[in-house]
Amino acid sequence: MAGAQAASAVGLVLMATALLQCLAVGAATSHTVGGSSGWTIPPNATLYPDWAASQTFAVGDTLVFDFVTGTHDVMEVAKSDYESCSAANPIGSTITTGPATVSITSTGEHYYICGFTGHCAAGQKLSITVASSSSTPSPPPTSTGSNGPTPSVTPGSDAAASLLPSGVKATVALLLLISLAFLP
Ligand SMILES: *[C@@H]1O[C@H](CO)[C@@H](O)[C@H](O)[C@H]1NC(C)=O
Ligand SMILES: [Cu+2]
Repeated sequence: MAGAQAASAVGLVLMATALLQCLAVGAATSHTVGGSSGWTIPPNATLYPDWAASQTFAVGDTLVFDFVTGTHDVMEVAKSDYESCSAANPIGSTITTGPATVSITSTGEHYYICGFTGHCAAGQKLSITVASSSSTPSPPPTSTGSNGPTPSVTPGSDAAASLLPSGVKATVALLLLISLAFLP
């Protein structure tokens, strides 16, 4: 029946749309700390706070600390050490080679300072807040589940998206789109 064919076509479109949205949501962003200023002693204490406020950070994104090896370093620290500029208790290992790429692996607040004497106190410090994925505007639900089988991958499902490498997702989405072209 034409109805059944139309229904399956709609189902395929929904699945393809969901997969493409997962691709978009899953795209990691690379944030160059301080923008063109890079990771340095800032001309003023608001450079890094202003820069951080201009960014939206997500798990899976990366921070790029752009500095010349030997002139600065990067260490993640606790909030209290960020505030007091104490380099005594870094979280993990101190990164001494620049430019340095740091992956964001968890939500919440993260604090970074330069451990060179006086640099943090002069403003070379960064605090970021990484929101949970729910902060990403998600499309309204397309189905309540009462009208037939629903795609197993739902829009905005990061858990499902993270199960597959993006290359696989792209291939699946492409195959779905191609199959649409051959529907009567
Ligand atoms: C701080 O320095 C940055 C980089 O030079 C500049 O873009 C920004 O306008 C400055 N902010 C203030 C408040 O002076
Ligand atoms: Cu420094």
